[in-house]
Amino acid sequence: MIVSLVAGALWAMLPAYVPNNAAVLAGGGRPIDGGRTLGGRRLLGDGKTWRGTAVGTLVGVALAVALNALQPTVAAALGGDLPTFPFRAAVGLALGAMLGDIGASFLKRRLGRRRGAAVPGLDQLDFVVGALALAVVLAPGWTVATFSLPRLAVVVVATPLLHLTTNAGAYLLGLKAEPW
Ligand code: CTP
Ligand code: MG
Ligand code: K
Repeated sequence: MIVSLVAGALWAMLPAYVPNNAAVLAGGGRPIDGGRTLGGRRLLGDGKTWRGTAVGTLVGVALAVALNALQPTVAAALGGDLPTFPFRAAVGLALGAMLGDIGASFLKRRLGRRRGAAVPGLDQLDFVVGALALAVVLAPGWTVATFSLPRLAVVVVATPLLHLTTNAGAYLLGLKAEPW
């Protein structure tokens, strides 16, 4: 019961979890803001690049397609119900996660925080808010049916823990400049 609830919630969010990590690996090149500033501060900063955003989105969508293929097998093994991802839902989760992270960088720069500065809470949930918001816009029926209140509660509690763990791992592996 609890296992299938947690599994369903995390499975549904996987296409939103992976883009940020893929962006860390793929990042570099031209920043989205092209170096532009607003009130003397960078619009977004060097940590938000075209390449990281594009690769992150593509990896998230590709993962959703792979999960769709695996769904019958994994759902049978777990004895629970796991969602599949219509294309519009996959794009909503993956691109929305990237946009949520970009939106948070915009806010951080307005608050005077430099690239890489930690803003607890915002750093761990920005991409969740972005992913769910764009999923609701692009695939409203799917999003409402998939993210039941119990699943949403699991997502809000488990995501920060997962995010902190994967980022600390990426930091220890030398892939990321800060452990958050
Ligand atoms: N990254 C990227 N494009 C994105 C998101 C992330 O290229 N849209 C890459 C960058 O190399 C970035 C790294 O992933 O430095 C880590 O991402 P994140 O922690 O979100 O960025 P920060 O460098 O911490 O910058 P910010 O303070 O703006 O969040
Ligand atoms: Mg960061
Ligand atoms: K971030």
